[in-house]
Amino acid sequence: MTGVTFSFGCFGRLCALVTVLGVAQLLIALVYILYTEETLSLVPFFYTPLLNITRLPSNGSVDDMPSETLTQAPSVARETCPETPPHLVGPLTINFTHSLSLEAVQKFNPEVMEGGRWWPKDCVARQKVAIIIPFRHREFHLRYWLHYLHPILQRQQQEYAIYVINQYGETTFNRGMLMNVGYAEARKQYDYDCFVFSDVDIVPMDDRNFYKCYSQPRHISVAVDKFGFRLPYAQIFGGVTALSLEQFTKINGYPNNYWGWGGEDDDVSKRLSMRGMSISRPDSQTGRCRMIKHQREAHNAPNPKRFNNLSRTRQTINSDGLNSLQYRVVSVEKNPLYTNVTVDIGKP
Ligand SMILES: *[C@@H]1O[C@H](CO)[C@@H](O)[C@H](O)[C@H]1NC(C)=O
Ligand SMILES: *[C@@H]1O[C@H](CO)[C@@H](O)[C@H](O)[C@H]1NC(C)=O
Ligand SMILES: *[C@@H]1O[C@H](CO)[C@@H](O)[C@H](O)[C@H]1NC(C)=O
Ligand SMILES: *[C@@H]1O[C@H](CO)[C@@H](O)[C@H](O)[C@H]1NC(C)=O
Ligand SMILES: *[C@@H]1O[C@H](CO)[C@@H](O)[C@H](O)[C@H]1NC(C)=O
Ligand SMILES: [Mn+2]
Repeated sequence: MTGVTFSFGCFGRLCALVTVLGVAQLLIALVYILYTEETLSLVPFFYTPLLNITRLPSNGSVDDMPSETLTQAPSVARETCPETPPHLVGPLTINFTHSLSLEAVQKFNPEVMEGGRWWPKDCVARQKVAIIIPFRHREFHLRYWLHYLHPILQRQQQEYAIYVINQYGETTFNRGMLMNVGYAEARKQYDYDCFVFSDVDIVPMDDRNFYKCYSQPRHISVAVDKFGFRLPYAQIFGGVTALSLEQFTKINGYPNNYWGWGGEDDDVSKRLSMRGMSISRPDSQTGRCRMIKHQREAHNAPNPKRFNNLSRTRQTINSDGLNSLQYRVVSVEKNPLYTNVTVDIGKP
């Protein structure tokens, strides 16, 4: 028995050292390549998240809702879309003064396919993005959102689809749980690698603020007019955010246990830092957004338990989230500009 020796005419130990260094360098390069933004779509192939989502059978009206799988975007074009899309315009004028009908918005977006789906025709998008909007009784906001966002997303050359997650019934609103449902339902339809979570009443004022995923979780709505175009506090992660499949599953998604307004976004912010991630943001000029002014509706009062809950994230991150999600799909409707997933998520 002899050990492995490096004696192919080279100098024993020195040769071995050089070989080891070479292999180490290769490994470092490989890890680096796999984790950079450009190759984000590689991640799902070897990252198998632990999921335990329960989609209960529907109540009878629709017989155990099958989930339709979307067809892949045809890849006629072979070139990957450029890092910097060519038709961006920069700062935008956004207002919510003119009245809009859904039909008018539809007329101005003839390229959008049913379910609110679109992809660039002359290049292959870098990511597949599901845009998730937690929703109830905000048709008026949704029209503005669709009116402004469809053209922006197209100039950004995103392959995307819009999922409006409509909470069924009149029990207390639960934003976090609706986000998780949106993620689960979107994943059933298509191999998305990026999830943008957006409130229905926030619109970006600059199309260079990309609705896509980065190597760290992205906070998109960083300078909202309502807060004087400033970040209200350093750890804020509400409004509009983007997480890759890997980033989202690493934190077990949103908590399901925050009923009523507030807290679930701060919980996610804590989850991210507990899992060693940091928040990435556009600069405060590019990150300017407008929020539609509105009254807080009934059944979404500030949740008084949220501070107590927030002190327990360390205990709840592993037990409350994607792996404890249970919901009942009431209907999935493909509208011309968005997919409407109505879901019964129960009550507190
Ligand atoms: C999955 O969910 C069920 C029911 O909520 C629970 O009993 C089980 O422990 C969960 N498994 C994992 C791996 O989280
Ligand atoms: C489904 O059934 C449960 C229990 O009977 C009920 O509480 C719930 O409101 C029903 N959901 C829908 C969407 O009908
Ligand atoms: C509001 O925005 C629309 C386009 O979205 C534009 O046509 C209109 O001129 C704007 N109005 C004002 C007062 O800026
Ligand atoms: C929040 O607190 C309430 C009451 O203390 C509890 O029932 C609920 O499970 C908690 N949720 C989380 C996410 O800890
Ligand atoms: C979504 O679908 C539900 C059930 O059909 C319907 O009541 C609701 O108005 C729809 N919402 C939107 C925004 O399309
Ligand atoms: Mn709001």
